[in-house]
Amino acid sequence: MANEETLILYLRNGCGYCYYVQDAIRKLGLTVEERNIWEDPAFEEELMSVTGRRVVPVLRAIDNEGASRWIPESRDIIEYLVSHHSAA
Ligand SMILES: N[C@@H](CCC(=O)N[C@@H](CS)C(=O)NCC(=O)O)C(=O)O
Repeated sequence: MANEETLILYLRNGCGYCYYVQDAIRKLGLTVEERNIWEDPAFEEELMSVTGRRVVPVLRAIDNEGASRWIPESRDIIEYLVSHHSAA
């Protein structure tokens, strides 16, 4: 059965690590909502309230009970997407 988590990527403009993750998302064909912390202060606040830092990218995976898992580090994000959301 497909993993039914809702995926949200916190990112900002001009972020190479974010592009790296976005590229992996495209290649995996996943649907991921993007929350640009430079475009919406509410997104920045969401990120800061959990991680305490403005560092992006951070992936938020919300399960079907509404629980959020927050994953920083581009390499860890990609590993997570490949292992939990890859069709292959
Ligand atoms: N090791 C991290 C590095 C992330 C990183 O350095 N992100 C930069 C943007 S590309 C950042 O958010 N810097 C802090 C800031 O801009 O305040 C990763 O691979 O995700």
